[in-house]
Amino acid sequence: MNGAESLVRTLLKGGVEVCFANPGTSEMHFVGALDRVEGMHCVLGLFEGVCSGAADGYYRMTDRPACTLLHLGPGLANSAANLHNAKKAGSGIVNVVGEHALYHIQYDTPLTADIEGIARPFSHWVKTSPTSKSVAADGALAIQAARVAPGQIATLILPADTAWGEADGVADTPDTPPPPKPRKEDVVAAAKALVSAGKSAMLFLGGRALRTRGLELAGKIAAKTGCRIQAAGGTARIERGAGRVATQRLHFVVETAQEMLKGTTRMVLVGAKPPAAFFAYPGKPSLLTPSGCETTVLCGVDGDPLASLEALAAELGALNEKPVGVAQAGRPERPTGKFTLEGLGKALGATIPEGAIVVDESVTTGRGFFPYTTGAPPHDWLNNMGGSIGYGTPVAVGAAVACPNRKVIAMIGDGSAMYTFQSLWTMARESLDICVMIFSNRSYKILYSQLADVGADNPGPRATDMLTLDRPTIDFQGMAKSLGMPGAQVHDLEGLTRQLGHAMSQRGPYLIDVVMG
Ligand SMILES: Cc1ncc(C[n+]2csc(CCOP(=O)(O)OP(=O)(O)O)c2C)c(N)n1
Repeated sequence: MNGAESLVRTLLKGGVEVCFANPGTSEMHFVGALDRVEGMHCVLGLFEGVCSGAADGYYRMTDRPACTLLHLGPGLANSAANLHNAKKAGSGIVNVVGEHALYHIQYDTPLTADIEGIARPFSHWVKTSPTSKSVAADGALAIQAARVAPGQIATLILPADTAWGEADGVADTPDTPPPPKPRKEDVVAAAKALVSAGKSAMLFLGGRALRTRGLELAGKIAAKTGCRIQAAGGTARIERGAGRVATQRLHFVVETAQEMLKGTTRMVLVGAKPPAAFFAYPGKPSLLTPSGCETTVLCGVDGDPLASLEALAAELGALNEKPVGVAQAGRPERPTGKFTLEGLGKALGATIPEGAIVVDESVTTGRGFFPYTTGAPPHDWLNNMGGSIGYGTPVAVGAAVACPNRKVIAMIGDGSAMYTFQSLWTMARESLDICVMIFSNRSYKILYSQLADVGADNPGPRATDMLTLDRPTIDFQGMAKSLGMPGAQVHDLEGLTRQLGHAMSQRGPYLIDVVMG
């Protein structure tokens, strides 16, 4: 067995069963091993950012790491933006990055680069495996690192001679230490904060606190103490819909976020950082908690939000309470007429099927969609936590690979869509059950308000030219077709609901270009 095969077998033994790959010469032994080893589901992405985003989506839906296979420094660098998003989302990923044979590096040939240097800012764990006999054990350590709560990026660099040289065998993955248990004094402090402030207290939730059980516990705690429940702005995955405790994400716009937090005198953080503005703006605060509000950390982002909420509910005697805020089943009427943001939200709410996974990169268009989908059948909602656009269609690929029996709906702004559009080819090739909705407003609309917010008002034609996508217009339907994905353009809400109805009633990839601009 060579080193590459020992690694593939170690990955499989350690529960890493999916590889999102874009290989080159230095990864050929890993590729060759795929035919000798049963069980690794290998998916080709036509850009490394598709691979890293797909691994992120896979982790969000399974809580298990996938691996990527990337080609030396440049391949890793191409994957970096979506690795950044995955890192912020707390997703575990094992990156396998090819490298020149160690004796070859001295000749500084074209692809030679400081791979560890590229990896470090986007990884929690980085190692170049020195020999073919160490690759399996290092692979096992990478899996162990990727599983550290809530999930970490582990980057294993594989010099070519370690892949083709003789291996010792397959390694067992050591157990990953569990996240820290909630500390009694933190639980007592959080309980005191909630009881003392009653209706002006807030549970501020992130990470796995936003899964069904976490929200149910929050609803019980709210029933007992009267506190409000608020989700963070960036959320990796919210389980929502009818029968689940409903929550709102903190708004992107500073003033709206401040309005949502207004009146809070005690805030208890569970799996979330303190609320902060996305950017600094002249004259506006960075930290969004109202002045005078006291913050108590029950559980940080690397803690155990579910165990923490269980402990808090027990401390408050709330475990048998009936949770408040449970969403009642109900859908909006199918909307008609010209596109409005409200109408688009209703079109989604009217058609979203049970078990859907919504990947939201709709930027300005979908910000207000939550109220129209609160009573829809149970579904998951995934948002970008790293702010680097181009995350949506790759994450949809990973979510669909993870959950082949669920419909994935990717809502993507036209600007964002153009970063990683080649992911539609992977959707078509793998027959993934994904409906991609592009919101073609023919602009980087968000940046108009950002210009004003940072004080760079009154854009002239040259500034405006940096924000518009209408010269030339982009034919998303035609592009999708060329990548093997059928679809349609829609120009009004009747057309949209008809197309959504069609997309939901069939299986497989489908594109809807919502022409708004
Ligand atoms: C990698 C990266 N490059 C640039 C940006 C800056 N940026 C933020 S939103 C945006 C435009 C988004 O346009 P679109 O997806 O069409 O949504 P809209 O604003 O029109 O709602 C840009 C360029 C970013 N966030 N990430």
